[in-house]
Amino acid sequence: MPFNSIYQLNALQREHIKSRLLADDANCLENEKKLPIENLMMYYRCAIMEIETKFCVLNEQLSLLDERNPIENIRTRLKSWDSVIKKMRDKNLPLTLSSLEENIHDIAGVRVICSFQEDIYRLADSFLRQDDIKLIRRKDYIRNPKPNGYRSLHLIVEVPIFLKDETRFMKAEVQFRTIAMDFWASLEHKLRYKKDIPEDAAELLAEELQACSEISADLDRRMQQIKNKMSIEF
Ligand code: 0O2
Repeated sequence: MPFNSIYQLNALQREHIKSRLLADDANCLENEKKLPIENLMMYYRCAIMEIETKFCVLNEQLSLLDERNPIENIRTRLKSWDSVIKKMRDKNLPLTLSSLEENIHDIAGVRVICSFQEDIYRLADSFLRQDDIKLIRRKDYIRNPKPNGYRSLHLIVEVPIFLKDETRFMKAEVQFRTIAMDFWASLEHKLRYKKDIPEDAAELLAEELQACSEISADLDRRMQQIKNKMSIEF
């Protein structure tokens, strides 16, 4: 999952903001809940590992039951510093670690790519049924696509990570897409972050992408129908 920042901070600005976040931490040393950035990022990496393992386990079991893998691949990413800071500034959030942990939910990101739409809902349901997963927010851009044509199922969840002396609950974003949805989103992402396309050309490309999103949704539907027919009739 590449992470392109449209808002590049120079090294000096980055260091300044980082030191402010660390300063917040230093000010609150007596508050043991506050953590240095490196620790916090390590916790998010652990959350990613926990979630990835859960999907690997589900994939193992479902592939035995169905004789096919419901998951094509899993991609993970930790949000870059530039993107975290840009998001906090866009949302007018105080640049503190506690505000970061509370308000930025997609620092840990897991993207699950499936062959069929049906697999997405099946996996999401199994995942959410697990005792240690708490759903914070669900955005279904498959049933309600974005106006630009973006489709994907997003879950913001809280997952426990088991550390040496404590258990911590970390937020993470899980995105589910079919191969077709992912193909579309990758190209649209490139267009969104490409700076040197003239406005009128970008508009035309966005329209073309919107049309492709309909075709892609239709492809997903038809592939699902073929698969269903195959499993019922043969
Ligand atoms: P990146 O580089 O993928 O991380 P919120 O987190 O709720 O404050 P938002 O935008 O309401 O912000 O959340 P939403 O709608 O759940 O989208 C978050 C992520 O979904 C984005 O993260 C993208 O990964 C993906 N996404 C959402 N809309 C689009 C879209 O129109 N096109 C594409 N290609 N991806 C989309 P980031 O941080 O924008 O980017």
